[in-house]
Amino acid sequence: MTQATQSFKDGFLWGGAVAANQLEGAFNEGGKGLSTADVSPNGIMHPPNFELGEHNLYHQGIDFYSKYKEDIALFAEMGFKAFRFSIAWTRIFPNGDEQTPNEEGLQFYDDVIAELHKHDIEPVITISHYEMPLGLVKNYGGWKNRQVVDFYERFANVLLDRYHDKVKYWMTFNEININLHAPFTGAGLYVENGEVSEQDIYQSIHHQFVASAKAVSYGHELRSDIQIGCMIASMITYPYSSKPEDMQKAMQQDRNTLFFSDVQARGYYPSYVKAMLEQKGITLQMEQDDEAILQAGTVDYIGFSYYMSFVATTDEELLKDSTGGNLLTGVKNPYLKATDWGWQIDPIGLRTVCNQLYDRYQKPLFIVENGMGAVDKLEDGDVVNDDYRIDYLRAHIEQMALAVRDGVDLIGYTSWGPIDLVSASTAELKKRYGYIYVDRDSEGNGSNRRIKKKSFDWYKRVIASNGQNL
Ligand code: BGP
Repeated sequence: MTQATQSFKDGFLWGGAVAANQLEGAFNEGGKGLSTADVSPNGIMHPPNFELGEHNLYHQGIDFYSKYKEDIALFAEMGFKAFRFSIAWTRIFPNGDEQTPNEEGLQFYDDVIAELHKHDIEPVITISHYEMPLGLVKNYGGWKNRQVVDFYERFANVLLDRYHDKVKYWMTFNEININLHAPFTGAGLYVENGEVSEQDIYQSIHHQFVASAKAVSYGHELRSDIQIGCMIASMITYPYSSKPEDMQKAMQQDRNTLFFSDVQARGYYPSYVKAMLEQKGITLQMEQDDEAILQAGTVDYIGFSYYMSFVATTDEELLKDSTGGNLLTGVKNPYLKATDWGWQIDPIGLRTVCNQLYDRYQKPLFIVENGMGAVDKLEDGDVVNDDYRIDYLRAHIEQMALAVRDGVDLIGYTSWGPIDLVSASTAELKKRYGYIYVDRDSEGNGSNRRIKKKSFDWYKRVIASNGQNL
């Protein structure tokens, strides 16, 4: 155990983060419609089948739908101050285009929120996390269709109307920049046997920006102290060498991420994006009020996930040897170790990202995902010795403390998957992040029992000491 030198502020939001389709299960209960995740047997980063296949782990998740009370009690035992979760759009609007919401779906989230409050845990809602109603993909073509902005608006407004006085912290879209890398996941863009066009990708992104800004503005109308953030997957890129060309490439690569927070935090398209779109021959269809909508609906804080850093090089030989994991590939950083899935572990990169984002926007930061996916071994006597996870998290929290000392305004930390859940990129239950082990395998076999890992008590101490006892 080490002592961090710097305290986090009072009320710091320690906790964990999950997404509906990765843990709820009950995919066809309570009036729920089919979502893109329900037909993505290979993981939600991959194009789906359009029909319901037989086995898909997202159908079962870890059955949070019926076990949420037990799970939330465990989070409370760890001392969680906040719990980030997403709303399954298809529980509320089964096909996406209905006029009225499904009351039974809302009731489930009423219950989850009430349970969190019972334990003094602040609910943090992601309105849309890597899924959408399959109906909006099949019948409207996903987010490239402007009408989807209206459907999202209806969905978001129902949630904001119902929960604004119960929930202070919100995010509009999970990892919105991943649209560039996995357009099906975020934007519902899918072309059978073909590439999705860049025109459609950027048009879909524009529609999400407009939809997000509308939700922010509506939230502000309802509650003056509401906090609605963007959520980007931070992907800091280092130049492989001090060669100016490498630096230039790293900067360009980072702009693929910063583009998103720039628009959502500043309220307009930066000149480098306008130039890039022009060079690509892409013309965005904008409605007359869009610029004003973006300007009015800037976010209150910058939410982001952080798992790893990336490296850019112009060296052709090095490029051949690229790795970087199952989510995105990149060049190997010779100074870093990687997880079993090739995600390069870089705690100092988190301090750098915090400084970079705070310098750029001067808005509070909220680290809403971080963690280490690993294969855990359940030993006799219900023991899981996940020291590697503790080491990973400790090293990252130490760097967060240094970022705070640098002057960064950091409001919270919700590590990813506090309870084991289905992986987004692999659709398995092999890659685990939790403090709580779930006895279920990738085929869906197992007792589904919840078992505390070694990291459970460790995180409890971290929270109880407000990040001092690491
Ligand atoms: C983020 C997603 C999450 C989550 C996490 C870990 O990109 O927002 O949904 O799954 O990554 O990824 P994986 O599950 O692939 O290990």
